Amino acid sequence: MIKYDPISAEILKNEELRQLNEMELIASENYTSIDVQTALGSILTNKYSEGYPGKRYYAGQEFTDQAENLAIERAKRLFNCKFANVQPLSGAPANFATLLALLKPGQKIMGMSLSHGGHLTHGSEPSFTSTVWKSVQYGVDPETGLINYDDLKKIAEKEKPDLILAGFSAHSRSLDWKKFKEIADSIGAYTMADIAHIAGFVATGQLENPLDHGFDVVTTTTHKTLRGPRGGLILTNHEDLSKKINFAVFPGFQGGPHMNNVLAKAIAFNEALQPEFKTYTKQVIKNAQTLANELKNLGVEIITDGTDNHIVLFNCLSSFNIGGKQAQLALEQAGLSTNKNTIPNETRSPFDPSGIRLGTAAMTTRGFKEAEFKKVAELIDQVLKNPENPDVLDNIKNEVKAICKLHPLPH
Ligand code: DSN
Repeated sequence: MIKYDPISAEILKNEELRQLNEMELIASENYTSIDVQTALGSILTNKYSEGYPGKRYYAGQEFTDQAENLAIERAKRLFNCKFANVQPLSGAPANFATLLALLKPGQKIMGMSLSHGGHLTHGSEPSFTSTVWKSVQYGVDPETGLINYDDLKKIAEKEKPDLILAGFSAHSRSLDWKKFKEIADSIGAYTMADIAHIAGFVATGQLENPLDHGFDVVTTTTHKTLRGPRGGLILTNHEDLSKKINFAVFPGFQGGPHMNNVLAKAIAFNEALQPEFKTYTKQVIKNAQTLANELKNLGVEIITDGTDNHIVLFNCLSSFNIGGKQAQLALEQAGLSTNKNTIPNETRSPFDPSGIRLGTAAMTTRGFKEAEFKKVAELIDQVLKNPENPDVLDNIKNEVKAICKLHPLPH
């Protein structure tokens, strides 16, 4: 509780009310436990800890070393790997540091195009990753929305990238790690997987671990389906790469790690190691499949026709004849928090694209099951059929609030 700054206290209270009363359907968000939040809001934020456990540049590291070692050990157990760097401040720094570790400036990376579901840091044009390294991009098949591995191979053989990056921000199907690895091996490229969106599923065995297919490095955020604090994580099984990664994170790219965040990661990893977390991640996928099916039954065009993870991407332009910007706004006015998103073959600007991206991780944390997600599909359909009708939006907002009341935040 904020005691001495009423303006900030008011902001925080209002955000808490927003989170309580709205359905969080943004695919990259989740609700953390009270223990994670306690660590984040703790006095560990006071401490500078440049370096690594046992080799720091400042005094007073007895307990920060314990915190970081705990996070490392738990991360290794969770992802069944030999080395973990828990210091990246978030996903973009984790990706940048990994590229810095593996490549020299001017070498070439090959990642999924942003407009096809990739991430900015996978070599997309506005990102610094395409300034420091040459970048070539692959996309998905225009008809199916899926990666065509024959096309991927052709691009790789022609462009000969030094590193192939597999991963996404807006793609609802599983990637074939084995094929990525075979293609990369055939041209002598490094393999890097960004599992930021699906880390919770990889940790619990719902989806395959790229490291089990010989990927060189895996990066992830810790806050999406993994349900930890905002943060990044880098994993590998190669000792030589782990040394390069550590050097690239600090002193290469970052300064002092945020030790409050490192302890919060340790707590979240432990939560994810519990059997209940596996039950949770299974339910997240079931819920996403229910949501996709229900929307499909209502005539909505679902990209890739379904989902293997927590993401449901749909074409609001073809389904409701409104752009993503207007759709996102109308949904927000009705208490449904989503984000506008480009879809494969996008013809419009990213500020007003054709799609909406949904995710089921957050509301599953609040106890939503298939029945609630059937209702979510109905509500979305009603909103997007009446995006300019304030009475409809108000009624739905009240209904959303009433349902949310039955499903409080974790704490
Ligand atoms: N912003 C994240 C997402 O929404 O997927 C990725 O960085």
